[in-house]
Amino acid sequence: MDYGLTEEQVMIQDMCRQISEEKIKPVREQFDESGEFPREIFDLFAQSDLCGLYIEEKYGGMGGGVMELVVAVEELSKVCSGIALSVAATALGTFPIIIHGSDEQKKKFLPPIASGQSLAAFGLTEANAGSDAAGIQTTAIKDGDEYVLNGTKQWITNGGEADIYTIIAMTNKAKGPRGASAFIVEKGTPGFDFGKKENKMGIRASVTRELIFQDCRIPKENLLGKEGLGFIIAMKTLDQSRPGVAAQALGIAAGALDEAVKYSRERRQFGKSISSFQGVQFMLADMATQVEAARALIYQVARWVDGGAKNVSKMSAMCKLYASDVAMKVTVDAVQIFGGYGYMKEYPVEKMMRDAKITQIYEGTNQIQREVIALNLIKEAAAKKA
Ligand code: COS
Repeated sequence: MDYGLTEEQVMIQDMCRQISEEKIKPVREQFDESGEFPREIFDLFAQSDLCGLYIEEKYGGMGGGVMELVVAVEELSKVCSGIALSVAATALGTFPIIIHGSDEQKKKFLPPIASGQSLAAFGLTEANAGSDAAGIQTTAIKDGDEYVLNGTKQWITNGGEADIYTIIAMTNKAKGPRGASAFIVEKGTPGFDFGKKENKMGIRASVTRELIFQDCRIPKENLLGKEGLGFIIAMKTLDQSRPGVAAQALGIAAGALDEAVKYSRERRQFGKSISSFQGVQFMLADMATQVEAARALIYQVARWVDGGAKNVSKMSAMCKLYASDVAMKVTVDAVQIFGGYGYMKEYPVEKMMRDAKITQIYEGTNQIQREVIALNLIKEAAAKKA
């Protein structure tokens, strides 16, 4: 279907398709197996100008927005969502700077991200604060011209590989969500270390680590916005980044659908290709319908966010919720169509099914997305009545 992509967006799509087919497909299994970070492929993203898609031109980017990011992440995720995540997670770590950074902070931190010289990461989650984002325990205490950070962040995508981290920490615990603040912390700062690398079910080409802060001193200039804005910056960041997770899920689902259609035409049973059986046809039809519906929703939301819409929480949560549920369903069905072969590592749908699961969990579980959607729905209804 023609979604009216701009010439530039089609170029991004073509470039990502080419990199995926020529460079990622031959090595995706190897990275899935080893769990290593694909640095050479990330460097290729950098050379292809894919790291600054959503960063303003004056800070070295391409001047696009969420839509350009979505197009790239979808295309890369069709082949390997773990590798695509290096770009999407960098965007997640960069959005707080884009949203609330001062001109000086943007001038300092955005150009190396845009050029791909630096990766970024976002540090909100902790061992006891996932869905309950306001429950974080990491502290940032002001001491003269510095803040002193103490605490541990958990399951941080790009952890250890990234150079620039946006961290949410409590500057005043007594104030609850209003006592959280957002900071930029650079790799190499004394007192900032990395914990163990996680051994994950899927997206194994993406690195996930703990971030450990022990009396880590950072200049006060690294505070984003004002003290007390941390929770709101985190929520606004997630509003911007959830369409990217949705695009990752969409890419996984679209990739699995392509594989299932191809396989169903090749696989012969009872003297015919299995694509001639209605049982298989109905599955393919449902998979294709869900993929297309997810794409239509995500593109529309991404464009709407880029257009400067005010309260995007509900729609952003909706596209993440819908696309990730579609990714899970479509990949499970793709494995089913492949039958016994689908369960084997020689075929790509097994990996896609493992990769899909995380999209229902990270950047807010789908239960949290439903809560965000429902609360906004109720708020809107109350506002209409008033
Ligand atoms: N944009 C701007 N402000 C927002 C906001 C948003 N999207 N969402 C909430 N806020 C504001 C609220 O308006 C409120 O401000 P006031 O104190 O002025 O009233 C404040 O933030 C607290 O909001 P709320 O009371 O709704 O917070 P809750 O603690 O109830 O949390 C949920 C709400 C559950 C939605 C939130 O904690 C959340 O999104 N959790 C999931 C976090 C997540 O995605 N974790 C995964 C790891 S991050 S990769």
